[in-house]
Amino acid sequence: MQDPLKQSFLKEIDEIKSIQELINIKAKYIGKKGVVTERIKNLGRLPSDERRSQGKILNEIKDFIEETIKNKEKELKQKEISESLKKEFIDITLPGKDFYFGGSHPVNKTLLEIIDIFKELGFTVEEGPEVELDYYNFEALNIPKDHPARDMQDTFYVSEDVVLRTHTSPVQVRVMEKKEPPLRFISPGKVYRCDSDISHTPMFHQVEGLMVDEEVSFSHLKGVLVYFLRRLFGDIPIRFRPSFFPFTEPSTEIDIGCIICGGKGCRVCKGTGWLEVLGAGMVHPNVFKFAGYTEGKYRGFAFGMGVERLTMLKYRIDDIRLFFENDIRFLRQF
Ligand code: 2NM
Repeated sequence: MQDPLKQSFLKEIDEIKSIQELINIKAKYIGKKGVVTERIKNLGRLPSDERRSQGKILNEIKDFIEETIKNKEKELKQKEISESLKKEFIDITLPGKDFYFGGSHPVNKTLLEIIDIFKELGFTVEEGPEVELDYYNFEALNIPKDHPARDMQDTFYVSEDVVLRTHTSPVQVRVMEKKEPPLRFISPGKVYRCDSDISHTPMFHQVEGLMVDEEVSFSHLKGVLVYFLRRLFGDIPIRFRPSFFPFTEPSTEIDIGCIICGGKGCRVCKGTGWLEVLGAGMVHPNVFKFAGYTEGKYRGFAFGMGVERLTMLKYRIDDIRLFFENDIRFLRQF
């Protein structure tokens, strides 16, 4: 016949489902104020022969309870683990999250390529301020006050005599002011015009170039720029068209055969088969005069190009605004 204490304990422990319930049962039976503990404490009141036999029984019960609780605890913990494993299943065969390294912006890639090509030809790189005096941006480039290029619609005015530069040519005037020829450098950088549509943004990048010496001719201009275009675009047709700029005379615009349609005529070349990629010319005597050079002593050629436009042609991008949206899906393609 089992002790009723042991029986009630076995019945209770059989029904429990959590560690917390197990802790409660442990306290109830063998804790400081547990029923078994109390009875052991009260042994002293019994007559000595009964005390012995009861003591033996109670100690056995206590050992049994301790042992049973330990086993139950193991069982419950095991169950808890296997249940949480089932619930929190992690598929370790899934591929890890992808991560990406940063890369060069396509405009910067083209810019670096352009700079490299001109370095091969002995050109150095010069820079200047983006917030520029009206004098350097216009006046010294032979663009007088009433010239349409100074229109309020194109130029961001900071004050009456300060503008955001509309081209990087002011750098060239500043360099000429400081240095006597021979000169051979390019001036890459940001320029600003109040204009915005699929082919214009208020800020874009230009590379302008200048070569000045005593006997620089239009042949040098042709040689340098044809070399440059063939290095950048490969073996493509090139043509020079007469044009006009206030700061050069004669002036020319340079076209390459349309790299989209191969010259047959398409939307990008507006059916002409040609794409305009460069403006250039022989530096106007007035520009040398503003630079402080002795009249008639020097001649030189200058040129300018839009880096975004060249990048669009190179990578067949049809909207300039994509360059400035910083959409990672666009940028990742380069
Ligand atoms: C162009 C086209 C033609 C140019 C001229 C000068 C300077 F300062 F020497 F006069 N710099 N850049 C120039 C000439 C720029 O861009 C379409």
